[in-house]
Amino acid sequence: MPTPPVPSFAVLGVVNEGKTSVVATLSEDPNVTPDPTPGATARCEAFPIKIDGREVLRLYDTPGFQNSVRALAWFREQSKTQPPGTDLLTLFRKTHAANPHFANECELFRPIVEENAGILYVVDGSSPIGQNYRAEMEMLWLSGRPRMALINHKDADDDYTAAWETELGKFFNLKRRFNAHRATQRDRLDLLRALQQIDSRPEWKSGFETAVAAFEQRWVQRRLDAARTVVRMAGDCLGYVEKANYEHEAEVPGIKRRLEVDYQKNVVGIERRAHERLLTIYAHPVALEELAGLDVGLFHEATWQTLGLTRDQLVWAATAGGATAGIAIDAMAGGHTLLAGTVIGGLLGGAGAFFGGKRLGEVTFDLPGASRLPAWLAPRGKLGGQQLQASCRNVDFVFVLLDRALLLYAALVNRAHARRDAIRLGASEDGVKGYTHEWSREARGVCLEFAASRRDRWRKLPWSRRGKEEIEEAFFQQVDGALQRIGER
Ligand SMILES: Nc1nc2c(ncn2[C@@H]2O[C@H](COP(=O)(O)OP(=O)(O)OP(=O)(O)O)[C@@H](O)[C@H]2O)c(=O)[nH]1
Ligand SMILES: [Mg+2]
Repeated sequence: MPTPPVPSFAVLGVVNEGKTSVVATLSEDPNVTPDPTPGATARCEAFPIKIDGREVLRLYDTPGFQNSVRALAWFREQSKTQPPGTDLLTLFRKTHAANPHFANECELFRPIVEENAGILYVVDGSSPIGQNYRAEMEMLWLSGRPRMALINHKDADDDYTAAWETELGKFFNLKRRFNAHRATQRDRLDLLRALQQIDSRPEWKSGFETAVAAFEQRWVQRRLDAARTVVRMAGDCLGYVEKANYEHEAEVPGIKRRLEVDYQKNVVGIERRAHERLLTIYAHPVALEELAGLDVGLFHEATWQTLGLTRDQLVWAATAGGATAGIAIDAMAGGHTLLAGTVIGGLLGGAGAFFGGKRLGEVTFDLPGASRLPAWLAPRGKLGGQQLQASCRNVDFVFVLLDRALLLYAALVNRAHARRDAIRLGASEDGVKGYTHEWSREARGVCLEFAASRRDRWRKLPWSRRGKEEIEEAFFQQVDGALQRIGER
């Protein structure tokens, strides 16, 4: 009997219980397609679980049992008459190879007999325990092979899990709940560790250790990749400036319209590429268009009304002490100068009234070099040979970008790969809500400082004692911590 190079398990069970779904979630292979039609899987198929291109575990998807009550009768009979140690599964396949009544049983036992695969028996905890299930459980017990039972849960309304746990306990070395549609990354890793316990054959020991280490490493690596992606995206969007030169003042209105369109299109493109990268990191072969929730655009009014900071938090961001206040209020007032901003920033109580509601993702136009001057000194009138720059300097921008990325991350990080329904962002009853408004003042300050450092004209941040790298590192830690908390929810 050839020994498989990696630990391998045949996923067995009644027709339509979720066997293929379990394989899909564990393997993350988009070619594994769960199907509502009973009997959809007709042949055994091997699905390697690959991490960084290396196979660490192998699963066999199998057809459901066809005639388990009659098969059990045969097993019971043989267990009494055959000499001890007889491999009943091998004997069954030899005896019934041409028997159409046991075609499925012969097929589904194949990877166990030929590849020496362990058994992963899947039941649906939302179905009652019928006679055929009892027959399967006893048959697998009589096979004497290493085996573990998984209680999947297809239907949220019915729950026979407690009864299943009692029954499975009689026939299986181990049993555990594993919902093919809801299993988180931790659930998947825990399952892998549990598999190691049921099958202690020495030749698989190092294979299991490699598999567990690879799963753990992938979990962290994906999160770090996601954090880097979000940080880069936020930095690129915040620092993005659309520029155009012009000769005569009469061109300005037309140029502004074009700059605004181009600016928004290009920033949306940066954000979109980052979101696509998040889908790739988590191996979800879904087009971004299919995502419900992010389809409201980055610069759409509704986005800015629901995501980012609350109005009061924005006022705080604008009025907090120190030079940051000047920066923030300046950005918020969109085009006002630092000087004017600082003055407004001093009007603590009045700031809320001044701004009325949340400002939207408006595009601000600058004349390079003019923005540090008081308004009355900024060049006006003749603008010949000038350059106009468009950017979004709303203080909320960084938080809106973060919220959209974090919402997407939350929808992806623990999404089971067996699911084929549309990805939806933000499941709260009253619509999509972001995360950043829940963050501490310190955390929000880190983001503001990062945002300011990325805007061209604040590159040197004369008011900050921290260098660019330090600011970026603090922001990275903030984002990575947020991703970690979301992943553990
Ligand atoms: N809601 C929910 N549906 C599930 C779950 N597991 C499986 N299903 C659905 O149940 C149906 C059957 O799932 P499969 O994974 O194809 O079941 P199977 O045991 O491989 O079925 P056969 O190959 O026909 O024996 C599919 O429509 C799945 O989407 C689950 O945990 N939750
Ligand atoms: Mg199937």
